[in-house]
Amino acid sequence: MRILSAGKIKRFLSLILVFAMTAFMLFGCASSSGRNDSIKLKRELYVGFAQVGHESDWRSAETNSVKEALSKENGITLELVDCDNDIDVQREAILDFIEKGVDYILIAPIVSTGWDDILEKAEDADIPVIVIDRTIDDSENYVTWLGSEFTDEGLAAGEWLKSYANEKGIKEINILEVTGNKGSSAENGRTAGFHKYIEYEGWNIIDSLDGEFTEEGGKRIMDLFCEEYEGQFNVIVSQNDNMAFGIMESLDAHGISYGVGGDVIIISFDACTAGLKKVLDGSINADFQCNPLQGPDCLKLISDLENGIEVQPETTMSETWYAAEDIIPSITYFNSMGEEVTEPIVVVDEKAVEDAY
Ligand code: GZL
Repeated sequence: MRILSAGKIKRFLSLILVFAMTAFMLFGCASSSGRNDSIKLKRELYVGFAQVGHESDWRSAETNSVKEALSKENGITLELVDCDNDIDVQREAILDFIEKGVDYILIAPIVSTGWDDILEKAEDADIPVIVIDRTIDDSENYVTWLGSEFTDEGLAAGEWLKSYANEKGIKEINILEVTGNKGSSAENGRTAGFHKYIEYEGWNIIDSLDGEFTEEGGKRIMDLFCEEYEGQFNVIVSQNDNMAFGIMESLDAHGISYGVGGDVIIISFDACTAGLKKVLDGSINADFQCNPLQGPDCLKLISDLENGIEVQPETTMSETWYAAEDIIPSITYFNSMGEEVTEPIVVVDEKAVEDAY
């Protein structure tokens, strides 16, 4: 029997190691191509997704997350319709999915009411409907909802402002509010939650107008507000980051200072990457995250339904509250379920920006 020299054994082992590493890298690349190896669907699926539109960074992140999860690699043909904030287009898209006989319908509803007739048609066609992001409030004709607790986002923003004003010795709170699309559950919830604090604390809300969640809308409304109310307000509540970007452009044009050390406090929602960059540089004082990365949970829900596993009627995304300054470590408030909760306020650093969506 030939005895291998020590050198030959070493070379043989290093060859094994190289093969092993190459195999791992190839396998690793395959699973990073978006294929979810832990979920194996029993059949190829055809899913119709009626998406709100492309109005914000948040929306793009949600669309990408769903596309990456409900992908060919994971056994799904996804037909995505960008409804461009048009309710009629969204209704038509869903009727078309029903006509085509898709296996599942995914809806991110532009508004929260007026869906019962369409949902009934989907039910008659035996097509399960999964609602994501915003809610449908006037019908139960869908299998499950996955999204954020918008009222809690508004309540958390109110509690943070109360604590912040206290810490800074700000006695008078005079608010201008730029809302998202009126009638969307994101707008309903954030408004309802924050307005609880306006009521409790006796704050003064000077005006509130709909900026439609877009940067253009934020600038348009803020231009109006600056003309009308310059010198009367010290807090702006923007119901998403993209409107906040337009608001800041308008404030700059009107020579009004804002953010940390400025004359006007800016509170925003979404906490997208570009939004957290504005918190990091002190332009936005606080940003309340709304988590758009709903793709993996959508895939899991569909997989469970395919396997006859009962799914929860609601799945709520976990979210983080961010601030520019390290003066409010946490907030304690009663959430929309009436539970007293204490949640950390995370001071934004480079890593928080890197980790954002
Ligand atoms: C919230 C989502 C909202 C975001 C906006 O879940 O519906 O719509 O806050 C987006 O950025 O336009």
